[in-house]
Parts: sequence; C-alpha cells; structure tokens
Amino acid sequence: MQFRKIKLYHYPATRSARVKWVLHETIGDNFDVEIVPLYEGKQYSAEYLAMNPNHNVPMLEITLDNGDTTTMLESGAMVTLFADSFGDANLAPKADSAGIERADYLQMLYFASSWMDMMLWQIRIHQDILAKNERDEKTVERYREKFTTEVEPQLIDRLSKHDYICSEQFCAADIIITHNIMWAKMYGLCQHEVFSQYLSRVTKRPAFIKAFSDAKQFNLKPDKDAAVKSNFSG
Ligand SMILES: N[C@@H](CCC(=O)N[C@@H](CS)C(=O)NCC(=O)O)C(=O)O
Repeated sequence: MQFRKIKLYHYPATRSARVKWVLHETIGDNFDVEIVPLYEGKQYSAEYLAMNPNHNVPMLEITLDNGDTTTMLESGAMVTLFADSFGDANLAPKADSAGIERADYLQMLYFASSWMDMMLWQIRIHQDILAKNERDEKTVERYREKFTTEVEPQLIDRLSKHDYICSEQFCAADIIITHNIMWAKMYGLCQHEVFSQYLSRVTKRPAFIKAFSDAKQFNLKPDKDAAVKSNFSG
C-alpha cells in the first residue's frame, strides 16, 4: 500500500500518541497533525461527529497514491496497519507467517489495545472524567484490583524474561504496552521496578521522543468547568 497523504487528529499523550509514535517509526515526519482540544469538547462538535461518531482521538485520514481515501478510528488498527505496511521498520513478524511469533505478537497487541486499555479507561473515567454523580468508586476499585493482580504479573513475567514485551526485539505491541504502562503509572499502578527499566529502554527511541514531545500539555484532570464534562459519555 502506498500512502500519499496522512493526517492524524491528536491530543497530547492520549491514545493518539500511540499512532503518532508508529507513524514516526515508519514514515518519519511525513504526516499532518491536527490537535483536537478534547477538554473543550471539540470532539462533540457536529463537524467532528460527522467524521467520527465515536467522538475521540485518534482519527486518521489516509489518502492512497491511487487517490482512494479512508478514515480509521481505532488506535490498535492504525498501529497494526503501519507496522505491517512498512516491513523495513521491523515492528512486526510478517503477516503471512502463521508461526508462534506472529501469534504471540498479535496476542499482546490485542491484549494491550482491548483488555488492558478497557481497565485503564474505566479507572480514568470513573476517577477523573465523568460528572461526579456518574462516577462509581466500586468500578475504580474493581479494575485497579484486576489490573494489579491479573495484568501486572503477566507483564512482569514477560519483561523479566526479555527486554521487550514479546522478545528481545522491539515491536508494535510495545508501542501500545508502553503507552498503557505510562497511563497506569499516572494512576499509581505498574510500580514494579521492571516497568521503569522497560520504560527507560523504549523511551530512548527517537520516534517515541517525537511522539511524546508535547506530553507536558496533557492534564490528567480536566478543570472543574471544562466543557467536556457536560457532554462526555464515556
Ligand atoms: N478505542 C479507541 C478509544 C479512543 C479514545 O477513547 N480516545 C480518548 C482519548 S485517549 C478520547 O478521545 N476521548 C474523548 C471523548 O470520548 O470524549 C482507540 O483506541 O483509538
């Protein structure tokens, strides 16, 4: 697949940074970025909703060399697409290999972008984003407990055996795992030393440094009168 133009709708240090990272790893700086001010609720504007009914980032507009266009709305799918489309970047075992390595890579890619992500999102929205009367402390407790007792041991086991999540080779699953670990740390999770050691390795990558160069603009908690609070639906 040949890409003519790529545009990423992004907000610093959120799931769209996963996509910014894979783009820097695969196509360098050759893409456009538009910031969507999430805390101002711009993702709920009629114009944005017409493009993305899920009212979130990342959103990726792709124009191919033959002029065909498409829009993608899931960070995991975007990371997978770019890792598979740019084999020279060495971010994924080949898609046509039905071997153990590919199976394990896909397992971790999906574990990170669905199961782990779901728990972190529940913690985040019930602790910081939903209107106060919509929050449920039990949900936060439940997912903190599941994350600590079920997810973390699996990650610790893997990262104690090898430098990266699947092997000694950095891969696209590490992009989502790293973002999730950074996210988890903001909520006091992933405190084991193995996580800090892992982060010190992956965050040295030039593509990571570019993707998270705007991360300081991210506030964990929206202001109490932030527009997003009135229309946020989770
Ligand atoms: N499953 C989607 C989730 C995207 C998502 O929820 N993004 C958050 C930021 S991390 C967002 O834009 N939320 C704004 C909202 O829902 O109002 C993905 O992984 O791309």
